[in-house]
Amino acid sequence: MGSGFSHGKINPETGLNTRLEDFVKSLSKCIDRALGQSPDHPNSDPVDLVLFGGDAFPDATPPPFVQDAFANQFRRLADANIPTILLVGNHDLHSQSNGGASLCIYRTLAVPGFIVGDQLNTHRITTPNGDIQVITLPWLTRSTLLTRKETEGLSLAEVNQLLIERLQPVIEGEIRRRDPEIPTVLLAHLMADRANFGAERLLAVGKGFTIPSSMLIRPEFDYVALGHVHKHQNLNPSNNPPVIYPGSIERVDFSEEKEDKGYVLVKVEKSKVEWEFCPLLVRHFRTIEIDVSQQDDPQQAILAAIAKHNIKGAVVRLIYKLTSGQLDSIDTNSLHEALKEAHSHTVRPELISQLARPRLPELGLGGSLDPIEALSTYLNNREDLKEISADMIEAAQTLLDTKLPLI
Ligand SMILES: [Mn+2]
Repeated sequence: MGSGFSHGKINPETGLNTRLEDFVKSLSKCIDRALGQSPDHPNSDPVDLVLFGGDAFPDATPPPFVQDAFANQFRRLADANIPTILLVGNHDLHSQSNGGASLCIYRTLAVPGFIVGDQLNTHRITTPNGDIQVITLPWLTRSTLLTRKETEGLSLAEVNQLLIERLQPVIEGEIRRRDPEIPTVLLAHLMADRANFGAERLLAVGKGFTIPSSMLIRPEFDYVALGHVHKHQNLNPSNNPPVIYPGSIERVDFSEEKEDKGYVLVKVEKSKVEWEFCPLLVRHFRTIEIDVSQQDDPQQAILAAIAKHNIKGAVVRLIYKLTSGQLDSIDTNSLHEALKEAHSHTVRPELISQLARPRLPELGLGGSLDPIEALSTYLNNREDLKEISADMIEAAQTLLDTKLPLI
């Protein structure tokens, strides 16, 4: 919650970004179902336990009105005495401190029945329909299981390998400690090697470790509940146990345009599990892409392309490719007019001639040009950027010198 605001607009009645309202609506539908109050499922009983797989907000310090919108939904579970586990994902972690900064407040306030999963641990939970144990595995950082000294001089891949070697016996320990008489669920926030992923690849680039699916597919687990990847999927073809990413409850950006969104309802018995993906009606994202460079009437061609799509209430992006000679025949106002039924829209013209700009021979192929040298060469060929070229070099140098926090 709190992401993708650029795809929304301010609702004049509430003062809130419509994308926050979309997320709240989706979350409230999940909670309705958990409480047995979903109008779409009138005969559905309340659930015994809610598992949240992590990444509540884009970062660990959400603005109070976003934190509040999330809390308002989850407190409905506390009011109904439904035990809830909030697992800590990478976006819930603060790079400067330990623990899930945005979720730990629930533990601090001792919200009844709420568990914050910020450590690898086993929780035994009593429900009206019997006991269950949940092993929580929050997002791992290199400092979780390794010391700085151990990882000194190692590549990211080597650190990943070392981390997996450390994780294996720790998970083994939790498995041995478990009560074999009651069902066991692993609740983990991680990137698994078999996962197909979308936006989160960009959201967490270079920061993540990948866990082999073989570590998750264990007969001791009755169900494996995963967070992190936004696309719903089952990583275990044999479904024994199911290893499920339910995915996000809303589309975060255009990379999720074609994904179905929803939540997962699970019925767990010892060695017997049934799960169901329950789709949510979420806002559509639509990309309208057209190359009009060969068209005699590019404006008409673009309008025809728009008319072919159902854009009502959707987040729309229009991308059209044209030649510089066609620029004058485009009436941007009428394109905006044609898109006004969309919830929000962006229009991006792309010049074909610009795309085909000849490559600079100095930049060559396969060379090992230093980034600053490459930028200088580029700027030397851009008369139009001359005035700001010195500033750009300086800014680039600052970026290169900045040490990114490793979390
Ligand atoms: Mn994540």
